[in-house]
Amino acid sequence: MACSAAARSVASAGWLARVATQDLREDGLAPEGGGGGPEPVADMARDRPRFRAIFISDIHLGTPGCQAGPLLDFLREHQAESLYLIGDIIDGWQLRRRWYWPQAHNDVVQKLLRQARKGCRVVFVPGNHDEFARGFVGNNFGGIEVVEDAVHTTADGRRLWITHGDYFDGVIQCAKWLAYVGDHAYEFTLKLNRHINSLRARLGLPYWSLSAYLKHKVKKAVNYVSDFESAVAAEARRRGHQGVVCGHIHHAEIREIEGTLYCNDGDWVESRSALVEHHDGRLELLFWQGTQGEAAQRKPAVAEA
Ligand SMILES: [Mn+2]
Repeated sequence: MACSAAARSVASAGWLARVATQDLREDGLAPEGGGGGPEPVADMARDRPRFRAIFISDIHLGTPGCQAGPLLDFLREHQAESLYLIGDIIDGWQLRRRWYWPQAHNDVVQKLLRQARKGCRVVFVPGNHDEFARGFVGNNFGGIEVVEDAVHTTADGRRLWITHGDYFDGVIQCAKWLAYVGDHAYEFTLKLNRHINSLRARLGLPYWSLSAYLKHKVKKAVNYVSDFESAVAAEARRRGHQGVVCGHIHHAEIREIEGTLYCNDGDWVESRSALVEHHDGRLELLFWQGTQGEAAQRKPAVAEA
């Protein structure tokens, strides 16, 4: 897939949705006026990586939920000078329970090693699901540096602290399962609600709404996300950095929290997202839509929450 004509047609199709752009420079410096225009074709050539840095995390290789195929496509189309793997790359927890390792997962590992071999600086910051790798901090695997955490300096001089984020977990555990409860569970909830309340009525207890209770819990889960974000940003600030890049909560985001830049690169289980740094230091979240039917799959720009 080194054909530049193919690369150009893909680039001009604009198959990546620009969902969030963090732009601290004067607008006048922008090479093109937003709207997600194609990168100059020269940038797509082999001599210069398209991005200064790519940040990805929460791939969860070794689980059926891992979107290894789309990730391979993404890695094939996106080169950078530095690639940060910010934790939960291999899901050791799940693999210990049940071995699941299809060829595509192998291919992802090979691809990452090949990038390192070709001169891309690949930095791996382990997360909680690949905490086994924390025992190998300071080592180098085929050119991939394993570190506890890292600091990345952007082209415009901002220092970003790179950490997976699980150290800021605190209270998530009890509310976590709620994040995986889909809408289809609502029906079940109503059914359960009926049973609970017929029992309560027999015991002479007043009506109690299970769904209201769950909604309250979900709200607490939402609070958890913002608490997590504030905690990570505060720690980055305490360490004297201008920002932080993390993963862990599978919720891609770029925003400023009390003067500190908070970036979360999302995941490759649900959102297929990556954070990229352009050559001018601009940071952007990319949501991979796949290579086929790009126009139809193009995601509209979503305003920040
Ligand atoms: Mn994690």
